[in-house]
Amino acid sequence: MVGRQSVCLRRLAGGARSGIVGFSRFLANRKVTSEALIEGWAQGLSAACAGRHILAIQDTSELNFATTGKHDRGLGPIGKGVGRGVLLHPMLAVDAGTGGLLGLVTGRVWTRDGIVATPHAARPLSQKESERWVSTPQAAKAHLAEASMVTEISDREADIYAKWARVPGPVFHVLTRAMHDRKIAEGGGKLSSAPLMAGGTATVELRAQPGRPARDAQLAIRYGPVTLKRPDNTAETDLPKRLAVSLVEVVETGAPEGVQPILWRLLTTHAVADAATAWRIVAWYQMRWTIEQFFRTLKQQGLQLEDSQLESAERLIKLTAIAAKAAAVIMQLVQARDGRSGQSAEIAFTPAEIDALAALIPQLEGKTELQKNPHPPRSLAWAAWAIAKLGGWDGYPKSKPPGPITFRHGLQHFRSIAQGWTLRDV
Ligand SMILES: [Mn+2]
Repeated sequence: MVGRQSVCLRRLAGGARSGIVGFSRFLANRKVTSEALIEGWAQGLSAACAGRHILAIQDTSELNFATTGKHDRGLGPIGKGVGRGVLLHPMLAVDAGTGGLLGLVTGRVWTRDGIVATPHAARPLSQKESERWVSTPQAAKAHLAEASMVTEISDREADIYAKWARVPGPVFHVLTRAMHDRKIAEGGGKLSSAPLMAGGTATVELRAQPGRPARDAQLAIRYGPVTLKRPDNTAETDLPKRLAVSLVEVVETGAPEGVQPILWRLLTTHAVADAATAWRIVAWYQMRWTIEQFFRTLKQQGLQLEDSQLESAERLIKLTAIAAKAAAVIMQLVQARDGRSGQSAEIAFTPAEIDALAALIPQLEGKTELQKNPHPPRSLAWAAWAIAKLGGWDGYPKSKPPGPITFRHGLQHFRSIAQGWTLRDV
């Protein structure tokens, strides 16, 4: 999938009938479960995380697959019930220092059975879909045990009292945007009226999002400790009545006309004692962008997973679990261009492909030192340099770094070369 930038079985098999049959049988095999495939996501991750501060970013994305009234492929509803498809809830491990993607940690892939009739508040958390926001970081702890510190990061949907109560540990922190104007013990009794310290202003670059073009925003920051109160309507009456956390609030001043000004209330278990720490919390939260980029790599900007023609929900779920790993590797390949990741080319290429790269690189290098591949042989950065060159990048360190499209072209080109390489002794 990484090499061919596709999830189409026919393309993955290079048109070979035996390959298509083999892939189909693999996906149909009952012993191949999505749980087992997801277990494989974290292979090698523990060592990559050792001694680092890991941002463990989780989010859900809906994959919309085409269905008709007669033929629903066994898929349940998604979104507001209009389409049908699969839900993917992954957690990514990102190095807090470099922003590098270290890999997928854990998560789940599922389709809905139908509409649940019991009102949301009346059900215990274990019977709600939102349970994933709590169980995913819990399951991640075993994979991230070697990290020096972990910060779980998630958007407003994950602001669940049970998560604040159950997930944090001595070196396991939580950072989530507040969904509601929560009840607190201080000040006016609400997050919006919490007594906070002013921490100055700064210009922060906001990345583009669906419905929001990129812009520089003037943000004012305030921060302070708050004590969350257990919601009155919770079914989880065993949870502590109060929890001490920190609140970091950023407000946009002077937003352009017609633009919704930024107002983020970030809750975290990190102690926030000064303005510099408060800004660091904002910067970590902004790294959530990595998971949005991951979903784009899986969908329209990369693997085109939603175009899959597989017939059954069960197979689409397994395909999604495999494609998620491939999307993570594609992102790692793109990031490896700066050479800081220290990862091996083996995470993206087979030994035969690595041999083909090694044979190819002297031809891609120019005569001057500046035009040589500067990375350690057989590292992911070394491979990324070659793939980017094949995709049309000029290779000069001062040039604009290659982007995902250049890598896609380079991988397509490399695919043909690697196939030729296997024929060299025929
Ligand atoms: Mn979300």
